[in-house]
Amino acid sequence: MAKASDLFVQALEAEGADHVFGIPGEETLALLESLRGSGIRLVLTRHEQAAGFMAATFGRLTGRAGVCLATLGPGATNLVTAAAYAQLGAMPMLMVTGQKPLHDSRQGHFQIIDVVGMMQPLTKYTRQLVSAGAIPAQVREAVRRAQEERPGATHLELPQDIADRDTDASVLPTVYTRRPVAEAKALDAAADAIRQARHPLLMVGAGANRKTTSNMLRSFVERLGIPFFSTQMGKGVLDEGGALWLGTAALSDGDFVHRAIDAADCIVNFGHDVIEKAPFQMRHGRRTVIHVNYFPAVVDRVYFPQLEVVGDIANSVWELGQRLEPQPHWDFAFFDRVRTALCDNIGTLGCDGRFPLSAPRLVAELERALDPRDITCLDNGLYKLWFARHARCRLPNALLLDNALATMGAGLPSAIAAALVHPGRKVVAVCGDGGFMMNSQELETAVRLGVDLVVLVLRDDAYGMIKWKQAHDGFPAFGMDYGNPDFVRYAESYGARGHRAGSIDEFSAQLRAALDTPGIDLIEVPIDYDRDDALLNDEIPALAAAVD
Ligand SMILES: Cc1ncc(C[n+]2csc(CCOP(=O)(O)OP(=O)(O)O)c2C)c(N)n1
Ligand SMILES: [Mg+2]
Repeated sequence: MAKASDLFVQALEAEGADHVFGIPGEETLALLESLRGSGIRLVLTRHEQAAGFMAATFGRLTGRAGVCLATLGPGATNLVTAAAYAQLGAMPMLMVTGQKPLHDSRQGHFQIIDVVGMMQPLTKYTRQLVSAGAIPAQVREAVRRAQEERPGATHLELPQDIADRDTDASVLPTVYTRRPVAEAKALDAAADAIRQARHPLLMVGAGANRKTTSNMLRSFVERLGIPFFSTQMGKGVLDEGGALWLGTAALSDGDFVHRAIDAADCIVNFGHDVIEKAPFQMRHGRRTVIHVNYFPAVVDRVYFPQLEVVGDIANSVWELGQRLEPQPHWDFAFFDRVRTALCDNIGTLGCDGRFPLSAPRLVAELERALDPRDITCLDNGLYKLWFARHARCRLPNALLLDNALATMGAGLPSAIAAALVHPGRKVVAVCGDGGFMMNSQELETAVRLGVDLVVLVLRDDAYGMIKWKQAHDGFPAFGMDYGNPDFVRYAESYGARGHRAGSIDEFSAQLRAALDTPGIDLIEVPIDYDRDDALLNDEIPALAAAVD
């Protein structure tokens, strides 16, 4: 006989869980006690939302469901944004929440809400455990569903009296199931379309940023020499430092990459997921668009591919590679001119000498200071667009950004999770002053865990991204500006080191020193978005339009 909460933890361990992120409550005390005696590390956070962001990022980086824990009611509601983050972002995550006893509760409705019902639209699977004997199968199912393509969030509710029961059930063995592969006729049709095109172009999306797709795609691209671009969440699957990179679709239109897209007569989308902001707007009859993904295309007014190759992406890439040879009629001359112009533009903007710093210069400074293996985790703000457009990612998941829920507040928690998963790699969190303050309390978690982290807080004393949109849309300035704490002293009050950059050179020196020093360093970086509207809406589209 085993205690149900012990069995629950054993079931998690059998699934390979080694961390649980969360905050306890009365109703989860038995589970907490079972965790104490296990090999799983409990990472206590200061807000459940941050625990959820950490678990989701853990899943994103490892492919194994990250586990987070909260109590009933307010603990569970605090997980909601993280559930949406994991679900939209296709990050495997299992949320575990407590509940009052199912039987003989004497507290009326105190703290009780329908958590399973609340999680319904935000998860792939949500269940209340009503018997101890169901625990092994339910944990297996929740983890399997979280990890299976398309990955996402799952939820189990463990009521207090069920957790306290004894059971003779035992953990189910884990089984490995192969993913289905694409059908030969679909592969033949796709290969024919690519072969016959004059200007084929590849797009790498979020779905290709998982599993073993990166290696397969690399050899496919190297052998065939077809240029590629990526979506924001597809960055790094293919080496963006190479000669075939045509940029990232950070905007939906008007950028250099869109000139290449317009000139292409066949676009192969590896792993495109419509949860990302549209990388380009499909129009009727312009070109063949091929959807290669684990699941069929979710048709949208801006995305309606004519051919679909549905099955394991890595296998589809390999199969397409088997069917194709470089073709003499393939003509990439215009794409080459687009690349040259784009690289010039990125280079020029990266040298901007203004201080407060421009975002393109910030990206350039970080790129100079970091090793390609290092990890940059972004919160959400205007700078994200520039990182997406300018950063040359050399490896998958070296730039963690969220172009799915695009929530503020995930930058610092995701960086803490990245530092736990990859202790040997340097991790930098880049946050706006707005997004940072949404989960800045997790500085304490980071200090307590002893992780090595650099946190850049980009200070414009405003919700800069929305301020830009407001001005662009012709609204009068209103409701965007705020004050900030003294970030240097704020960091110090947590036991971290705080720095304030007063010039580009000073920032550059502070960044390098922080990267070389163990522990937490926060650098306040004044940022200037004043030119961004002109750059993004006039200058870049004009330069892009001029490429011929
Ligand atoms: C949780 C959440 N609330 C609101 C938004 C809408 N929003 C997107 S960016 C942004 C401003 C971000 O401000 P900040 O973090 O300071 O970054 P900045 O653009 O100023 O660099 C807001 C309010 C959001 N994406 N997520
Ligand atoms: Mg700001």
